[in-house]
Amino acid sequence: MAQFGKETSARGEFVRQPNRFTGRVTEPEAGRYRLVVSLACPWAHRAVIVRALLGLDEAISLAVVDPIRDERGWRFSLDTDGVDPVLGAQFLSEVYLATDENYEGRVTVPALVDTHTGTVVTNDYPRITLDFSTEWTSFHRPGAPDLYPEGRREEIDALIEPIFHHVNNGVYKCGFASAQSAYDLAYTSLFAELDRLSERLADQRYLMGDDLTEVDIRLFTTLVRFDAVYHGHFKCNRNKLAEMPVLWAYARDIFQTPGVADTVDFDHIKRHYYATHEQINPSRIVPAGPDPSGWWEPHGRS
Ligand SMILES: N[C@@H](CCC(=O)N[C@@H](CS)C(=O)NCC(=O)O)C(=O)O
Repeated sequence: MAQFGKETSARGEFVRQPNRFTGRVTEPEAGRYRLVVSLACPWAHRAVIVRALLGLDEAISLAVVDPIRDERGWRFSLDTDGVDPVLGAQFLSEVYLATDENYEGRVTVPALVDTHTGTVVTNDYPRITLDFSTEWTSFHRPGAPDLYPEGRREEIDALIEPIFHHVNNGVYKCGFASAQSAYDLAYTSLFAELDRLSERLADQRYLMGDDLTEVDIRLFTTLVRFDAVYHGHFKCNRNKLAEMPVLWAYARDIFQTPGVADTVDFDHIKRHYYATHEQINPSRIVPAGPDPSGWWEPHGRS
């Protein structure tokens, strides 16, 4: 049986739902918007990293949901009395329903919420980080990196595309496949793409060359989860990240970039995947390993 019936094709492939809310913040205001994330979620993690690297922490507040979703969805149960102190909600679904009372899709993170209206501006995760880079410039910290440099956007977008299909979403297509052939296809294209990326990164520090950009962040959020959850839980097991020397050093380089390691929470990551997807792990037992200390080993890249 499929983990997400509505998002499974007749051939057993996982077909992700479209993002429902696609508003944009084009006149940023400090303190007005709240980014709701799960630290487990790779799509939300992008936004947490970009927010940290650009120094938007004070301008945009952060709400972190419980890593375990029950049948009522994402909960604010890590907060005092289980209520988000700014949004006054117990469940993220309350905010989605305040935005669209007929909302029926999955209630997803990341979501950027307007605290003045209590409604979702956007859950369009690919746009959220790009807007942090391009629309929020007046709130960037001095010396913030340019993660989406104007002259290179086409190249970046062209690389984002295969990484999304084969890697970011590719691991989900492996994990949520409900037919052997759908899994086989996703597995083959995932590792073919990882091999291509390893080759590209063999003689350059980042995907675009010398500078860290948006596309590196997008690849990183999948790589950092690879051995902890995708290798076992999603059956992406040709090899571990730690057995792919170029990608492993590259991922450690990004992990050790000031501000990034603080955004990585292996406990939330493991508990979320293993304890939430009951169709693929009915016992909900969370594995004890792997040992994460290797993330701090010198990466040797420059
Ligand atoms: N908004 C996108 C991507 C974000 C996403 O999938 N987030 C996951 C967590 S990694 C989520 O919130 N899932 C909620 C659910 O499945 O009910 C989607 O709908 O597929």
